[in-house]
Amino acid sequence: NHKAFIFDLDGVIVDTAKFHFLAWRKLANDLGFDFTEEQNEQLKGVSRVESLKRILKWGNMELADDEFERQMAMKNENYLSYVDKMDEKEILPGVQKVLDYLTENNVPFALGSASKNARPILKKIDLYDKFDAIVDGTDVSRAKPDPEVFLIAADKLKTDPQNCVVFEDSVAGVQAANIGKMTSIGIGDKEVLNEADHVFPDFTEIKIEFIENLLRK
Ligand code: B16
Ligand code: MG
Repeated sequence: NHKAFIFDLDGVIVDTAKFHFLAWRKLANDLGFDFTEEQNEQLKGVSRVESLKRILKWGNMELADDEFERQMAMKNENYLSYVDKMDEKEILPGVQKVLDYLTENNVPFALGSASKNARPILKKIDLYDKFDAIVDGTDVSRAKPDPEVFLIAADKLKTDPQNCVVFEDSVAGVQAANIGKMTSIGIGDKEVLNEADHVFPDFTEIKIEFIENLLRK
């Protein structure tokens, strides 16, 4: 039984939230209402279906099932047009240093994301082969705060949940890690992520000594 690390994707490794925002806003605008950046905050870590449900509620709109599906597909196509332009430069500052440290010290790490686009994004930023396991929106049936995504990751990393450290930018993701009995590290605002065991504004603030201490625990 060994220590292992699990990384969320959007908001932790890359800032794809800005692309989700542009694509959701276009959908809202096309349907005749607006959609703010504050509202977008509430979609972090939330699945595609649930995101559209929330957006429609904000716009006081209802869609028939087939139209709901069609809008969701158009949003994703639009989102992927931004993803298509991504490269390694999109990896958030400080992330590579931590991944390199884990690799050099043979500490296994996985991706644990709600996104169904996680694999193509990892390929774009050239990290696909670096992870020991990838668990994403195509592998799970229950959304965060359900710990399913992280529990599958722990299983694939062949260790107990209690030995896993999770990096998350969303409240739902931090809750999922906590429910799964993992160590939760929030990336973002400490007021918002107050349920996390530790919070850092971003990866540049995480020192290697902090990672070493987690490994010793
Ligand atoms: P997709 P994460 C999440 O990724 C995003 O935070 C959330 O905004 C998005 O709706 C969700 O993935 C689904 O993404 O439409 O690409 O399947 O933060 O869990 O890596
Ligand atoms: Mg996230």
